[in-house]
Parts: sequence; C-alpha cells; structure tokens
Amino acid sequence: KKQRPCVLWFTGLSGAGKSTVAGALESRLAELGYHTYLLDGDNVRHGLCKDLGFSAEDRRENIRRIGEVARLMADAGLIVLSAFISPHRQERQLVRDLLPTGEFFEVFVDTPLDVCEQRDPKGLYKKARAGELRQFTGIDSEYEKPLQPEIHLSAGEHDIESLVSICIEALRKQQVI
Ligand code: GGZ
Repeated sequence: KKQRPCVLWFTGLSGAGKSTVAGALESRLAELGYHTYLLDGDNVRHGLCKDLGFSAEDRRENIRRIGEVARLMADAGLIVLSAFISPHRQERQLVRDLLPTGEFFEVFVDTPLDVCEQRDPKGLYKKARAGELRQFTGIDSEYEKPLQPEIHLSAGEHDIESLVSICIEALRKQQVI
C-alpha cells in the first residue's frame, strides 16, 4: 500500500498517554496495511540508550540518537512513531531539521500535569514530590510545550480511539496515507 514515509514525534509529560496513543495508532495503521515502527522507552531506553539518565545533557543525547534512528527508518520507507517526553524545544527542532521538509509531525499529547499526576501509573510523581526522585519532568525539571505542533491532542478529554481517529484524519489530510 502506498505511504509517504515520515516521523510522528509524540511529546508530552510522563503519564500523558504518549505510548498508549502511539501504540494504538500503530495498530490502526497496521490494520490498514501500512508499514510502521514504534520507538518508545521500552525498546530504546533498555538498549540503544541504556547508558543515559535524565540530566538535561542525557535527555538531549537520548533525543538525538532516537532522531537519527527515526531518520534512518523513514529513509527505509517506514512511518515511524516515537514516544518520548522530549521536553526541550531545541531538541525537537533538531530532529525536525534532520528530516526532509514535511516529514516531521510533532504530536503534542497535551494532558494537564494534575491529570498525569492523578494517574501516576508507576508512582513516579509521588516519589518526585517526596524528593526521592530528582529531575522529574513537570516537578523539578522543565517541560517546554510545543508552540506549533502539527497535531495537538487534548488527551485528558478524549478516549484513545478518538485520539487515534484525529491522527488518522491528519495523516490523510497531509497525504501520508
Ligand atoms: C521523567 C522519568 C524520569 C525523570 C524516570 N523524568 O511514565 P514513564 O516513566 O514510563 O515514562 C517516563 C520515562 C521518560 O523517558 P524518556 O526517554 O521519554 O524521557 S526524555 O525524552 O526526557 O529523555 C518515566 C521514566 O522514564 N522516568 N525518571 N526524572 N521521566
């Protein structure tokens, strides 16, 4: 099936739903017959980036490596989905600049901090509030919101399937699929 290779770069706070939405979107794209690959913490932070932590410098290097891998995969013809906090505008811009014009889609998974903190699926916000976990994004490490994301998902207010549909519509409009 014909597809335009690109990188769908999900960004947002811990617990915002990046991996969940990206994973559900990937399944939908696969059902429709497209070739995709999902990069997320589970397959990257345990391998390619297992030497990196969460200092500003390590996060920058984490994003740089993922950006380069995403570029190679898009070069191979895939629709690449990546789901990392990627808290800094500058690093997201760097990845954008790695790719040909129109092949980078910033997807802002915009879930308010208080909603993420209430979800707290791994208890990390609780630890961060207690001072047991340092440099936690949203608590004592900054998150810079995208100013002009290609796709803006108000993720606290919609269910996963409607978020996936919003993405599919945008990809059709941009003639990715
Ligand atoms: C943020 C942290 C931290 C700190 C561990 N700050 O919700 P999770 O658990 O599953 O996803 C978070 C993940 C963030 O890794 P990324 O590679 O996406 O971050 S970045 O793009 O900023 O490099 C969280 C967990 O790792 N985690 N410590 N201090 N998230």
